[in-house]
Amino acid sequence: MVSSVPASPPPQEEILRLFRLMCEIRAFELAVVAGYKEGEMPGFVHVSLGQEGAAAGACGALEPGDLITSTHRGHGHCLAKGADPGRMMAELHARVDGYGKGRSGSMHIADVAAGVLGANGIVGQSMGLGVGAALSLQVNGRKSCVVAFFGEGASGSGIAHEAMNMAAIWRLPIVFFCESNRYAELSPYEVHVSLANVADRAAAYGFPGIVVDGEDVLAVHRAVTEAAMRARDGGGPTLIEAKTYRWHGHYEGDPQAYKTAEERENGHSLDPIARLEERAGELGVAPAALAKVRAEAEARITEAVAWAKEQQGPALSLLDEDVYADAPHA
Ligand SMILES: Cc1ncc(C[n+]2csc(CCOP(=O)(O)OP(=O)(O)O)c2C)c(N)n1
Ligand SMILES: [Mg+2]
Repeated sequence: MVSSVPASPPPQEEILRLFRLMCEIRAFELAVVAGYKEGEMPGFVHVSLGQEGAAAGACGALEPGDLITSTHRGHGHCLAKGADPGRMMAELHARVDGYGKGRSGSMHIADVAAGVLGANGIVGQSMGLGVGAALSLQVNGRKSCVVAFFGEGASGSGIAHEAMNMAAIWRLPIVFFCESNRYAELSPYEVHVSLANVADRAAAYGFPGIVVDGEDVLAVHRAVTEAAMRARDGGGPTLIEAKTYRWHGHYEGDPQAYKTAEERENGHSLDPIARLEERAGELGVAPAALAKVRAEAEARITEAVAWAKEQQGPALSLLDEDVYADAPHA
């Protein structure tokens, strides 16, 4: 486990930057929950409330040229890697200015320019796509890396093992980042993972496996910074498992009958944002500075939501655009 007490705390700007990312994700997800309840968003949404420390810590450790592959629960990853909250929110509201022109929804957000190679509704595929992207970086001699997000549920899928094996054999520049959030759909961790830690599986492929406290954004950031540096320097893959907690159900509207009443009531006490606020004194950050950043982050998301709602829905003629490849030249 990466210690939550570093030798010396990171610089203040760094702490505030990570705090801002967490607050933007929190505000975005709360707006999604509210909008979904109002019936403003078609399709399914899976929010990452409670998991902000993992997304912000991991993406906050990356450079602009680094890439991510994401999951069905990917809003936080995309935002923290630099996707635009207005365009994301427009996509969720099925507006033409959204990332998929309003046709693809929450699980298919991609922004290649920002290094977001795509959210993904097929569990485990982020790992296979991540390996492909990492191979491309290696073949093209680029000194960047990939972070492939996945959940502990995905860790049991065939592609997870194929991806980690290939990445190990070719020493690819990739960090496999497991958001271990206690549940896969309605099943608790113990029901479908045979080991105490998903990270222990890295031993089977001969690369490091690290468990980190996902509620501690600074510990996540430190672990990913080190793994990303190793990856860019040709040291090969790392598997990082961030232990975190999914506040809400699997999808919005899930009644969560598989949680006890007490868990449904008290689960929110695991809060990476509150955790950082509580440590402000120890880290030498003024609470007023945190409050200012939080207010700015919330205002940015409020503005993004308002902008998104003002945009138009896609014309019917867009329905089959980008669906078929151009016919090959004769
Ligand atoms: C290949 C495939 N199998 C099953 C599903 C249905 N499914 C959607 S999410 C999910 C659970 C994923 O759990 P986990 O990887 O822990 O991610 P979390 O939802 O906790 O973020 C399943 C089984 C799917 N989308 N794709
Ligand atoms: Mg899970």
